[in-house]
Amino acid sequence: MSFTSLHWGAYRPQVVDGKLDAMVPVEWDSDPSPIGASIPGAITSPTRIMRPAVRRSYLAEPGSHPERRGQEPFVEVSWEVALDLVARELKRVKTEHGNQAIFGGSYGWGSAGRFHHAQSQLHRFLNLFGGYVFSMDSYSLGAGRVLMPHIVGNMDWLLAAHTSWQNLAQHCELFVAFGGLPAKNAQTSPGGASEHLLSRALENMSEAGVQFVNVSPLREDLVGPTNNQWLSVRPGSDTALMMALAYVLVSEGLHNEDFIRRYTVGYERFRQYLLGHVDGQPKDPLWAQTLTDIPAPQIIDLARRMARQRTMINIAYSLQRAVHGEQPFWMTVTLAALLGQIGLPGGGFGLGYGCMNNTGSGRKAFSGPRFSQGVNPVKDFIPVARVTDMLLNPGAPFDYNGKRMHYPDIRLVYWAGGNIFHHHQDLNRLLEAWKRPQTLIVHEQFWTAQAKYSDIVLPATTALERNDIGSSASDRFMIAMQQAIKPVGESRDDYWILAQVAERLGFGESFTEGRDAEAWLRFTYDESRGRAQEQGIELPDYDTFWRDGLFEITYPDTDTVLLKAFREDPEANPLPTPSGRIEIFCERIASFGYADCPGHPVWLDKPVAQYPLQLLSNQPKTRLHSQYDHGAYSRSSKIRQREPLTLNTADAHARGIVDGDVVKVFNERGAFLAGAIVSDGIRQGVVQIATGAWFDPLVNGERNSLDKHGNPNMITADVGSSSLSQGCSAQTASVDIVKWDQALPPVTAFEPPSMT
Ligand SMILES: Nc1nc2c(c(=O)[nH]1)N[C@H]1C(S)=C(S)[C@@H](COP(=O)(O)OP(=O)(O)OC[C@H]3O[C@@H](n4cnc5c(=O)[nH]c(N)nc54)[C@H](O)[C@@H]3O)O[C@H]1N2
Ligand SMILES: Nc1nc2c(c(=O)[nH]1)N[C@H]1C(S)=C(S)[C@@H](COP(=O)(O)OP(=O)(O)OC[C@H]3O[C@@H](n4cnc5c(=O)[nH]c(N)nc54)[C@H](O)[C@@H]3O)O[C@H]1N2
Ligand SMILES: [Mo]
Repeated sequence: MSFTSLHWGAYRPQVVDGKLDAMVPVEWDSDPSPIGASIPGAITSPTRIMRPAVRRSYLAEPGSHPERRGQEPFVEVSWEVALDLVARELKRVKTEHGNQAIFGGSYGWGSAGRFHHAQSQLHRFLNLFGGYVFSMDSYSLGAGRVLMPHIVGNMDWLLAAHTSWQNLAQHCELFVAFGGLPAKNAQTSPGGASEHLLSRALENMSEAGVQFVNVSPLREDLVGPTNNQWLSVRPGSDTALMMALAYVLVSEGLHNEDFIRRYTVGYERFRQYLLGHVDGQPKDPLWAQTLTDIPAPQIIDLARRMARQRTMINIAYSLQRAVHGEQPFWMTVTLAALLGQIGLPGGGFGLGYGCMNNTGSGRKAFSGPRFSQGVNPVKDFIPVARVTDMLLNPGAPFDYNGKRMHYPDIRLVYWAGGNIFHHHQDLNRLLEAWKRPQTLIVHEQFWTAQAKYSDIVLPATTALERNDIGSSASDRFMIAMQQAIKPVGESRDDYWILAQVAERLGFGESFTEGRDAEAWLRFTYDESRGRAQEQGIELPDYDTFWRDGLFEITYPDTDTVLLKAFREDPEANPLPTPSGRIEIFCERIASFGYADCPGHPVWLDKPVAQYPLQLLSNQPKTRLHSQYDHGAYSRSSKIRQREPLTLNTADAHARGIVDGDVVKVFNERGAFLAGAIVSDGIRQGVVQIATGAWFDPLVNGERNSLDKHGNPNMITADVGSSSLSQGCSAQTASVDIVKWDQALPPVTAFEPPSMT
């Protein structure tokens, strides 16, 4: 029986009479993800896109009536017609406006599998076509990815080198987790998570006596360890809390002067600020208490414990997915530098333990075969989360990482492997922007909002309908993803689709290099063997790998300690920062002159909240983003068809809301419905809803229409985290809630659009 790899685990697909019957988790995974159970029912459901389809007016006249997107019926067409149309439009836009009028940012996770990675496929295609406007960074780590290279080193390098769980179990005494270590998130890793590590890691650490502190508005962000304190912090205030911890260390002389002198630059500037010599405000525990709601004595106590013990300070990505998102990351590094345990076993800092399965595996970052994307001749790009700004304001200037840039003028948008109506903020604003391009093309598997709001929709296969290679950086196994079922409907692989269009545009041969998908698998695998060897990994030959169905990678060393070499000899192993050291004050960032991200960590006031409740829209437990929201597991979690929203007992009581009620969540940007869960596991004044409920407006295409299903991006703010990074700041949002006592509109998100 063969295997497959999904972003949330490895499974054996069970097929009965050509139909996918079950997804059985692999036997070696002691903590498999239940998300796999969603696939069998969903993959052939009515939500599946069966044939190429074109929006009615668009088919009659390409480019016409963009305002009807999402509202008018589609017409199913043959592949020939659809592919000809795509090729003709690409050619027209290129001729009339140039390649810099094509946006192929196409952000999104797509499916696991190294070859059929939708975004890579599209990027290669567009590069060979003469280029496209691309998107930088990610929604995940917008602020972090831009900040970290200035102050320590780039995120990919750091993530791959995190101190291992094994090392933490042996040496860590106190694990302070800002944003917790949510078990729900460690289900996934981009590319695959063939063995889930977090629950066992927490067990081992707990048995070894490690004490945990869960600094989070949600209790369930860290469950399991015996010694586990919950500090229910006000969201967005962690920087102040960390500053007060730093203040205690400095004022009580508990900080490590030697470490600061040898391994960092700019401490003195920061110290002046911390002690209040710059703005008259010492960042002391009483100051922080008013901002964080954590009592000053608890802050003092925690700081002393941190100084006394071998301490790991971890921060979840979500804290930087906010206005001024650089600050909590910068402060995490600064606080760890003051403790002086960076580079020592069990101590220092972590950026996202618990966010992804593989962080902390201790294994080298070997990520397997690569499908070459080539080189993009177009140099225009946007920070990924500025997509609406770009479409609304062509030519307008914006700041990014020390550069003054201008938004390109986009006429054609091509997407494969993402769902912008899931991932982007302020969907009402996006709906306006979405009317601007002349042509929107998408490859999709399911009738997501991204598909429904496109002009040309091409049905893509799922990972179970094609052969591929499953491999994720640091994963234990490489997996031969052998096709389990026939392509559903008329769906085709992204590769096949793009090869057909490339053929029509005259660069078929350079896109395929004469290879079909099978030949590419073998070619990219063989190519990866050399890279594996450099990492001390011996891969078997392709035929052996494919016959065995998987390969267990023997990694050379699993007892990793982050920045160990730097600590041992900072002169021989400098950091890739301008100073070669950790930059507590960063001349380069300071030279950019950004008020919203100056030269050292600062506490910056948040935008004034207009509504009484803070909204957290975090990652879903029952799916990956919006993927398989229409599957059985995700649907089983809904309340009267709506996405569950957790609110504090006191907040619910004050509004006459009880468990199981449908509520309307609203602010100045819009509103959505959700199903209430009343709980003491969330701090007062905060409400939490997972992202990923499929966009389901009461009236299609209309601004301020109510989302019936629970998509929080109806009301999140579409503003950059700062001038430095312009990242997604979804976590900075205030709302109010009322009980919904009108008739309940049915959820129609999973219904295909009407066809004529
Ligand atoms: N409010 C709020 N918003 C957020 C976040 C948040 O915390 N709060 N988090 C953000 C983060 S971190 C992220 S990473 C983004 C995620 O945003 P996305 O990555 O865009 O979300 P997905 O639901 O994974 O979208 C992937 C889409 O690709 C399709 N797909 C899968 N496989 C294939 C394939 O082989 N070919 C093709 N053509 N299509 C395929 C799926 O059907 C699905 O619709 O969301 C961001 N948005
Ligand atoms: N099952 C599942 N796992 C996933 C994903 C998924 O969609 N489904 N998505 C994956 C992706 S793409 C990414 S980028 C990672 C994202 O990893 P994260 O961004 O870290 O994930 P979140 O769930 O948004 O946030 C983690 C927790 O941080 C807490 N939190 C939010 N704001 C604050 C704050 O201001 N202060 C403090 N102290 N805590 C706060 C929330 O309670 C939340 O539960 O997750 C990955 N894991
Ligand atoms: Mo992400």
